[in-house]
Amino acid sequence: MKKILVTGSLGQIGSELTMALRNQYGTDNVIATDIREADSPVVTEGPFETLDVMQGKEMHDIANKYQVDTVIHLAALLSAKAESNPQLAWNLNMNGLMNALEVARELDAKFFTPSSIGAFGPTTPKDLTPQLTIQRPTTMYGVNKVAGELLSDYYFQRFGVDTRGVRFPGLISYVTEPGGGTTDYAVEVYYEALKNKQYTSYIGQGTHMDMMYMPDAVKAIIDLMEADPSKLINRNAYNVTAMSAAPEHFEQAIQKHIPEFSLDYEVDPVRQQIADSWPNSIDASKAKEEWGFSIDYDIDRMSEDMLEKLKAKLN
Ligand code: AKB
Repeated sequence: MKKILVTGSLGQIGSELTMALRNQYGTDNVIATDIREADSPVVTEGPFETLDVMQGKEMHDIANKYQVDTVIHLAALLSAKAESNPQLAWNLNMNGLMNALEVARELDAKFFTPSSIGAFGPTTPKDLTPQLTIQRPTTMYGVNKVAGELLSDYYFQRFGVDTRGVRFPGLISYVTEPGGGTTDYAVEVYYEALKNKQYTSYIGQGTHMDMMYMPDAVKAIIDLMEADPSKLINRNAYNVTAMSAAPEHFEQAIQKHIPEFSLDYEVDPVRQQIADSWPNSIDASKAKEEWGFSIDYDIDRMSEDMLEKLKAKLN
C-alpha cells in the first residue's frame, strides 16, 4: 500500500484507521474522505476531500487525482439506523460499495471493505459460527453485508480486483462513538460508567455478541491488507473476534475499576431482535491460519485501557 483512499474517514473505524495508516505509510499517502468536514486531525493533519460515496464520478476523480493504489471503503449505515431507513441503507451501502469497487477496478487498486457479524442470521449456527455457513440475515444491514461479500468476490473472480474483507464484531473505541449500531451499548457503558456510575442497557442480560477493541480492529485491517495474496482463500470476508460478551460481562469488568458502578436493563425490542438474530460467538480460525490474525486485548485489558483513555478525554 502506497497511496490509500479512505471513505468514511470520520466514522468510528475511519478516524483511527486513517491516523494509523498515516503513521505507517506517511501522512501524504493517505487521502481521507467523508461526506462532512469536522474539527479532527483526519481533516486538519493530512490530505482530505469531501466525498459523497453515492457520487461515483467524484470518487473516481479524487482517486485519479492522487493516483491511489488502495481503496479502503468504510462509509456505510450501521444496523439499527439501516433498520429505520432500509431504502437509504440499500442506496448508501450498496451503491457506495459498487462505486468504490469500480474505482478499484479502473485504477487497478487493492480493495478493503468491512463486513460484519450482521451478515449472519437466525438460521446460522449460533456458537463458534464457522467461516463458511448459512447466511440468511433478517436485517437490511445484513442483506447489504452478504451482498457486499458476494460482490467483492465477484470483482475478484471476474475482474481480478484484489478484494479483501473481515466480518467485524461490535467495535469499542474511546476516540469516536459509533452511530446507529446494535452493539453501541458496549461503548456507551464506558462513558456512562465514568459520568454517572450507572448505565441502563437496551440489550438484555445474557445476550452474547462478539466484540473487539479498536486497536485490534485497526491492526487486523493493516495485517490483512499486507498479507500474501496467495494465502487468502476466504477473501471476502474473514470472521474475526476478540471476545464474546453480554452486558453483565461489561458490568463485571468495569466494576474492577469502579466498584460502585451498576447496570440495569430497559430492552429496546428493535435492537434486541437484531442482536438475537446474530451469533453468540464466531470462529476466527481461518483468519488466524490464512494471514495470522491475532488480538492484544481481552475484555479486562480493554476495559482498563478504555477507562483510562476515556477519563483523560472527558476531563
Ligand atoms: C452494528 O452494531 O451495526 C455494528 C456491527 C456489528 O456491524 N457494530
